Amino acid sequence: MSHCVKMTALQVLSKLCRPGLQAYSTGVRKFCLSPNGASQSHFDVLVVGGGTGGITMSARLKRKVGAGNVAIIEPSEKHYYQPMWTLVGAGAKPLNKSGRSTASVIPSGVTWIKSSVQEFDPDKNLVRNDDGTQVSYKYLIIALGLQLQYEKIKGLPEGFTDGKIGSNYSVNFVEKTWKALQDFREGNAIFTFPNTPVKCAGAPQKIMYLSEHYFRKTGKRPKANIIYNTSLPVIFGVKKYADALLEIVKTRNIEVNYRSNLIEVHTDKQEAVFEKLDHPGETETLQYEMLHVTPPMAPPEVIQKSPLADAGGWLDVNKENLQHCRYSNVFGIGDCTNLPTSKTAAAVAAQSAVLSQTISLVMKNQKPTHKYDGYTSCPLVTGYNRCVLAEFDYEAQPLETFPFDQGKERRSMFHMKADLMPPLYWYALLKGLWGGPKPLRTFMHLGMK
Ligand code: FAD
Ligand code: UQ1
Repeated sequence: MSHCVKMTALQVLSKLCRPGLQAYSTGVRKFCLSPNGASQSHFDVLVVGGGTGGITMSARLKRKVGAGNVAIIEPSEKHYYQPMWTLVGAGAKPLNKSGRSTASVIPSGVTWIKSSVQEFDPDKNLVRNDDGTQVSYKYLIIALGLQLQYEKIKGLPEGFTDGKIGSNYSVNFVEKTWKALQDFREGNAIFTFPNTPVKCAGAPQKIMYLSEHYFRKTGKRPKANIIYNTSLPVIFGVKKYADALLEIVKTRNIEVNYRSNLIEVHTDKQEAVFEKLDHPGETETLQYEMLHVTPPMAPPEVIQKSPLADAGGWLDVNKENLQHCRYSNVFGIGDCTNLPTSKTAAAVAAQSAVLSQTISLVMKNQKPTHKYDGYTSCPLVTGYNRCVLAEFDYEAQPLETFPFDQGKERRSMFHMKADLMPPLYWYALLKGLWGGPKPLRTFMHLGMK
């Protein structure tokens, strides 16, 4: 053991290690051995999950508490800009443009712990990882995203080898969408929306509009029967944009079936089986030439089984300030939370500005004052050169940035989605410099009602 620790290191360790913990390394400043022998480290701020919310918050918190005091636990070597997958599935962007190494997006001065959190112990202020290590914290930010559950559909994920099934929701299957689209000859092109909460609730139909446009461009449209089978009773949750989308499906001759949920695929017969949610026990089987699957989604297992979850398994946070409802030094952001808004990167951006303020005040023993209004945005791509930019709040009321009617399809909004959003993501959001378009909205609407 480390009897020969230098004085400076010893001082640091005695400050960092809680009673009962022993130092085991002279070289690694913050590592200790817990009474049960597990290696343990401590950080003022611990972020779990190095996706959109985790990287964003670690950049903001590093500026607040200084280099060396923030760590991120993230198992993946790659960080993806998932919104690009809509365009990857349609062949409009290459997959490799959507990803960068995790190492390159972790802010300098933030420690990357390359593990998976296996257990939260908020009463002891620590987490346990799958490699047996433990990390204790003063403040914890949870940004674990959500889990995709392809396996809940009988015949998947093995059915993805079929060549006619794709899914923009997974890095493993998004290129299969483009392959199925190119190989399409004639028949049904079916697009699904599951019977669970999802991230980017517009994405299941964006790829449908892109496919319809692709069929028109390639002369296949007369042979394509385009079908949207959704578990929801509406095409979109905000009336203004739902009305616009209903007009679009009508003019493009797209069939929409509500309360219809994909439960099974038979790749040998190219059949998809849907349960009729309003008629229990009833199913409908459709033949497909192309099938785009949006999988069921759920909160991460590790949150579900923790004392941090709400009854539905999502991270239980205050909807205004993002502080955990029972543990005041725990906070949440993004898809893993129970914030009653649509789960998007745009929402993460707006949440990050509020959460930053909340944590600053909590660190000074003050009450959080800033309020998240539920802002979220979904660029509803409706073709290779058009987009309806939906933006709305907790009340499902439009909260639009630009001083024109965003309910209309626009080329400018397509370029914003395809060309402006990626740099905004990599160079502003992930650096903790973009807190959503609220200031821009205020400026754009100056002098207007
Ligand atoms: P994520 O970015 O998913 O990050 C979660 C992280 O947690 C991951 O890195 C994961 O590896 C890590 N993790 C998981 N389990 C553990 C564990 N046990 N321990 C440690 N780490 C763990 N949003 C928009 O704003 N606009 C769009 O146009 C848009 N389009 C989209 C299109 C598609 C096809 C998809 C899939 C998403 C789209 N989104 C869009 C949604 C957006 O990408 C997500 O809402 C956003 O990335 C959520 O960020 P997050 O940090 O909550 O989760
Ligand atoms: C946004 O802030 C954001 O996060 C960076 C997205 O994710 C990629 C979006 O898709 C959108 C639309 C926004 C909102 C930004 C503006 C300028 C309206």
